[in-house]
Amino acid sequence: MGNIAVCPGSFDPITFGHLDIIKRGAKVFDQVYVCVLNNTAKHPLFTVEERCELIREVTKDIPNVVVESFHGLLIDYVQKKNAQTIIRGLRAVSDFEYEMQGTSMNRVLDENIETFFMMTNSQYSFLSSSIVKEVAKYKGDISELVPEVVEKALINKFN
Ligand code: COD
Repeated sequence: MGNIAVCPGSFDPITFGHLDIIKRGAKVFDQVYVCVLNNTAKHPLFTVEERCELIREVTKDIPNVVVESFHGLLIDYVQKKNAQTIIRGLRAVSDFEYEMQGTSMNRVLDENIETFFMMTNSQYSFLSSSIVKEVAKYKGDISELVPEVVEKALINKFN
């Protein structure tokens, strides 16, 4: 069956920063499940299905990536997929505290699941879905930040 990993997130919407982590993860693991989950601290712009569709579109050329959504705990999804690993991206120090809390919580829920952190590519270290949405809302140029299909979806949302 090989090494199965889950790359979870809100992906509201997917950016080049996310995509970079997914592509690099897909080189390390045999199978990567990209899973759209609910982050209770965030109020999404795109529906879960819209977010999944955008991720599917931009990862369609990576054969070992599967995109799904899940309502519930990340760890339940990871167990359901028989995955051993959670992949997360790290940007600035500010990510660390949040990641430490989430990772520790997941470890309490299942001590056999490991979390792998991948350092952001420096060109995307400032990039987040929130900043992209803010720039798109005020009609700024986001073509360097997200794939074209995502850019179009954002322009549609704000029109
Ligand atoms: N460069 C590199 N990595 C990046 C970049 C970038 N520019 N931007 C984002 N990333 C990484 C993030 O660090 C993260 O690892 C991943 O990409 C996804 O990011 P987001 O912001 O879309 O996703 P989050 O952080 O909102 O996801 C949080 C979850 C939805 C995974 C979390 O809330 C969750 O597990 N929810 C389900 C309920 C649960 O199980 N809760 C308990 C555990 S916290």
